[in-house]
Amino acid sequence: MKTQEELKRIVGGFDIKGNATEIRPLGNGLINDTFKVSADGGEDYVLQRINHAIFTDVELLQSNIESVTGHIRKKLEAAGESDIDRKVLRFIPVKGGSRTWYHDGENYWRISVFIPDTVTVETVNEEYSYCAGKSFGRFEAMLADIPDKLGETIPDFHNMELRISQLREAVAHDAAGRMAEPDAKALVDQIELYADEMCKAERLHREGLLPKRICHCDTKVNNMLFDKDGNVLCIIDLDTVMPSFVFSDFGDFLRSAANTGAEDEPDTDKVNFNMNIFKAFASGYVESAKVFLTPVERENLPFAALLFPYMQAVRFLADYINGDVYYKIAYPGHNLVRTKAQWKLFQSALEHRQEMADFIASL
Ligand code: GN1
Ligand code: MG
Repeated sequence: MKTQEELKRIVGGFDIKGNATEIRPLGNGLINDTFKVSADGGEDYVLQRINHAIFTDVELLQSNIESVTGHIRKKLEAAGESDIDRKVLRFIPVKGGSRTWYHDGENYWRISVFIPDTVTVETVNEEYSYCAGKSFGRFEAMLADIPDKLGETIPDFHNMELRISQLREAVAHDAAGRMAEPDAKALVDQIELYADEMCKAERLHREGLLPKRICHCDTKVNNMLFDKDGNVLCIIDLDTVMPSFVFSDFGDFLRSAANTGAEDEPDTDKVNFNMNIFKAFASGYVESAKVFLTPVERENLPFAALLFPYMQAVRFLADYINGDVYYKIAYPGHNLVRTKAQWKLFQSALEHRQEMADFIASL
């Protein structure tokens, strides 16, 4: 870990107002390291160490983010919105340059302006979910006409066929010897039963029936800044903004929001799929996304709600079998606990499949 002095030196490489006075860890992402930087120049900042093992092309990553934030900023200006600096992230260039990232010889870093008086939460009520649905529909609508071509910062990030093949490779290599554990083996077997069905989106895409649009691809609840009234002010964690199916944002939000337990809840009895949250979110989302959603996209929204707990179970399990090389873990076996929780959520969502379909049809 870096010392305060080292972190301050890194911050000093960016064109911030004033100087950093204090730097503290912030948030609980599983990929990057995030810090809150207090400064004496009138605004505070968020410093992030970019996980370069996962985001190997930092230049592409930051170029995507600059395109997206720039485009949203223009849209908000054109719509005559107030308080724009609270509604879209602003990244700070390095001193004497235009790059928004800095390499210290070992790590890549970036800084954005901290947006005060906002909250991040791990759980949301129905009212917040409805607002979040509206915001995401709007986020996707705003990005529909972005002129820059965005690259995939993690190629095939939400490609279910790829995720299944990665799990199969992990099983075949069994790098950490964990396939000898009955729990791991049983989960792999259960996952395989649904593999074909869950790869439906890739098939629809190949048949020309499902477009890719610019999506956020990591819409879990804690990647949003809410204001006190439950409005999503601003969407954060933009590393994975890239072309994907609309299922990504719809499904991943519900994966966290409609879960009655934590993503890594050890007591799976506490994990259930909350239909009231589904209904609230779906109502908001369809309201603002109906302008661009095709019938195929719309009727498969319940599929999206199943796909994401499933995909996350596959990813956590593959990482467990690989020996915990991707997600940060807090204790041995964490990725297996996460897998079981996501698997339970998937089971619970499956029970509500028809109810979800009926509700979407009623909107
Ligand atoms: C990661 O960085 P964070 O924690 O917001 C992951 C997501 C997973 C999520 C599971 C780049 O997101 O895809 O859904 O963990 N991001 C990446 O909590 O893999
Ligand atoms: Mg995050």
